[in-house]
Amino acid sequence: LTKTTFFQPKRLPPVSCPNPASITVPEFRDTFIQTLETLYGKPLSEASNREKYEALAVLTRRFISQNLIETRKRQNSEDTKQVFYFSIEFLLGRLLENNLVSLGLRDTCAEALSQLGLELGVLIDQEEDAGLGNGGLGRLAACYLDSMAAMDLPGHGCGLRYRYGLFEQRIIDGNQYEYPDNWLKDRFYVWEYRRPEEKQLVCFGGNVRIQTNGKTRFIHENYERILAVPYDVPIVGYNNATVNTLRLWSAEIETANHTCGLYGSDCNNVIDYKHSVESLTDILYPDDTHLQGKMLRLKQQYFLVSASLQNIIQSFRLHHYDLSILPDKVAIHINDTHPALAVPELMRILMDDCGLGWDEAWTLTVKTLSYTNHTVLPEALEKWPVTMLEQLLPRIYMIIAEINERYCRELWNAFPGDWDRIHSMAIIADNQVHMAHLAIAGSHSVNGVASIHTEILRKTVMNKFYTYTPDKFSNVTNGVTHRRWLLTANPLLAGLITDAIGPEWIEYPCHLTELTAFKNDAGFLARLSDVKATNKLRLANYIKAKYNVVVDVSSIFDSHIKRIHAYKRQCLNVLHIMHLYNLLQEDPQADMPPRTFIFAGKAAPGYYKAKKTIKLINMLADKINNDKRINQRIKVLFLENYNVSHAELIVPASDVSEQISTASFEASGTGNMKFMINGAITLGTLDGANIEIQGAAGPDNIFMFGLTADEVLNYYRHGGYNPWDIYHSDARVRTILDNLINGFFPVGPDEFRTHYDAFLYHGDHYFLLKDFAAYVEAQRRLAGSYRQQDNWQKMCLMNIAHSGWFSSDRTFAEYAAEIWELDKPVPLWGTPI
Ligand code: B1N
Repeated sequence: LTKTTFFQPKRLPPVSCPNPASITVPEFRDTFIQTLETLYGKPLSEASNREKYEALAVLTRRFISQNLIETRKRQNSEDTKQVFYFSIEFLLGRLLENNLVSLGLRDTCAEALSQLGLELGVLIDQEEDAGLGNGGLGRLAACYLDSMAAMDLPGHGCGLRYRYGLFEQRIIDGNQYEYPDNWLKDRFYVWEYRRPEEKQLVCFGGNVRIQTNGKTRFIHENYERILAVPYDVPIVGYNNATVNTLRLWSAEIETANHTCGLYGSDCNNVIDYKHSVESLTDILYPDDTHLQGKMLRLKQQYFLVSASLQNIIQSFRLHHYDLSILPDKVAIHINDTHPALAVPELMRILMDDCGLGWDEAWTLTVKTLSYTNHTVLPEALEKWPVTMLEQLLPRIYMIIAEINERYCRELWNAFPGDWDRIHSMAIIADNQVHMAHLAIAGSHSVNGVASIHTEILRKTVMNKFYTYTPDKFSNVTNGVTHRRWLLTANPLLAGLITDAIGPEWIEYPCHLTELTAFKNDAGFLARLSDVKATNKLRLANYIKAKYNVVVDVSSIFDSHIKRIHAYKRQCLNVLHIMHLYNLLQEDPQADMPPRTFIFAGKAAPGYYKAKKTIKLINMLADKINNDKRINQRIKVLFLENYNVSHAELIVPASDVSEQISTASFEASGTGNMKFMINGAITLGTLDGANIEIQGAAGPDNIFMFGLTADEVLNYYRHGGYNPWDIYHSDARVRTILDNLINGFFPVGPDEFRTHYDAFLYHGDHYFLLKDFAAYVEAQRRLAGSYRQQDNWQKMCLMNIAHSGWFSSDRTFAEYAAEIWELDKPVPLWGTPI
């Protein structure tokens, strides 16, 4: 593996605009007070922290609004190609601090508030997280929006305005309980502009009448009409005048008149009906990489796609007569298959609304759409029953059926007589519509999210499609925005970096490589270590305040934070901790550095085993943290209600980043990148983007272990392996597994039976036992290495220095140049090999 090679990107000069940074501290302070008084009619002394937060956010929004207006005007008049990123999830988190940083106002604001005796951090904490996503896929979408705005490219998000985001997790007696995430709380969300004048009408149900006199026409009638009202969230570019938008659609009923007409004068009917319509955008489905075949979910998908596409085509036609240039002006990206109904919906609009013929509509659709696959887990691959689609979307179903007909005919011509192949590639097969097949057929580009993931798509999951249209397939490895995850979340580290190499890295993160010059600079490494120590203290204070647990800030902070899922192997981490505990039981003086194991993450509410894993971690935490003999050596914590804001607290404070999925399962991972840019050392498997992280950081600066993806896939081809062999041959494993059911934990013998059985009776599907020895060994090497602090800090530095390539600016530039073909030139950054 060689080092990352970078192309030095050149950015065009930013457009001039009124510069918010020119506001002085006294002006900011006074305007803040005026804003607060205007909003609440009370003096600062009587205002609550929440009110102060809202006043500050409204003031910040004032700087944004002007740029939003200007950006819209400019993008329309320049008439350059625009990107619309369709995603069922956008996991934004909080916006105040990020917006202040982008506007160059964070320091001014902090100073102004402190003159008033207020702390910026306290007000920032008043903001609710916009948790409109489950995990990596939704957060990735949010990172891309940030990069598009920072690079001054015309790119907008299209999503849904869920009234309730991902559920709030509370842990009671070690168990997860779910509470509604009422993030809007019926008060006004500062970061959105409601735009009722741009509403769209989305039609469900009904029937299609075919009119054949003259030109054949398909008339959709007797449908239910639901209004889509857009709310625009401004996406503020860093240190430029660009403000793009994330357009979130909300379901509403048509005017009361219309409804009364339908429902007579009975008001209750109208109210019931209103609630049933609005329920369409009530909740985000809380399942990560697991399909819930619910009608309401399908309705949400169509609602998103139909409202967005109608809106895009209408705006396009305001400026252009000739539809044939649509792909020159518009790129529409579908984030996984959830918005794949964009394929038939764009066809419908182009044919039924705009009057194009099939062939022309198809050419334009394919040229306009591109698709990213985010998982190879079979349980996540979307398939919808034909009957459901026919009933809910009769016209759309007709179009899908026609696409299928034509696609299969094409395949027949390419592979005459190969029925098996055609059946396995068909869009409709076995009375189900295969959304991935629809997305592949209807897009000009299909990509995976990390090098190994794309290879797996090419070789296995999508092999037949790859063989048929190899040029459609490419890889674009994920990235994360270094502005939120380093500049905003870790100001101390950001400051240290800027002191060392200047501020260019903020605009061009590949400049971080200049940090390698400091790898033997003891003074710099000491400061790096101090920054980590301060961040650890901040997290330790939070843990003390919230959980009343005292953690040792000189211990290794080892974090495993992500959704709870069998393939992410939180249980492998648990097995290792149990092993350490048993070692310390035998020999309380055993030589090992103190460790704090931090877990956080939500389990899908219906995922029994994941919920039991949470219980297991909490039971282990109870046992260890209360065992006076060893609790100075190991602590275990499960931090409740993991979300973006918690990640922003935990990541900068972590020494070790656990990325231990079963090889081949984690498409990319993005948490791994967030840790890397904050100087945590990855302890990982050869899976997803870990492989590229290893390539960039260098094999000496990362701890990798375990089976390779090829080995894992090979075991599956040969029916797995026999876990009993390991149970019998490795006494450590035997003890730990027995502990799950023998009263080691103060629970009934069946509490963790599912886990026990999964290991021994169901073939250890995720290879935890198979990887156990290698994991223990990697943990041992890591602990030894932590003791040599000089070298450890150097490793941290090398990770930070080579993390620039994992900025979503790089990812986005690749999409812009190679998939969306945007007009504005974007520099490519090379690849870490
Ligand atoms: O997408 C991330 C990747 O970094 C992760 O490896 C991958 O697991 C994640 C259905 C998903 N894949 N699929 C989903 C989310 C919600 C849902 O309803 C599937 N999430 C991923 C970004 O590429």
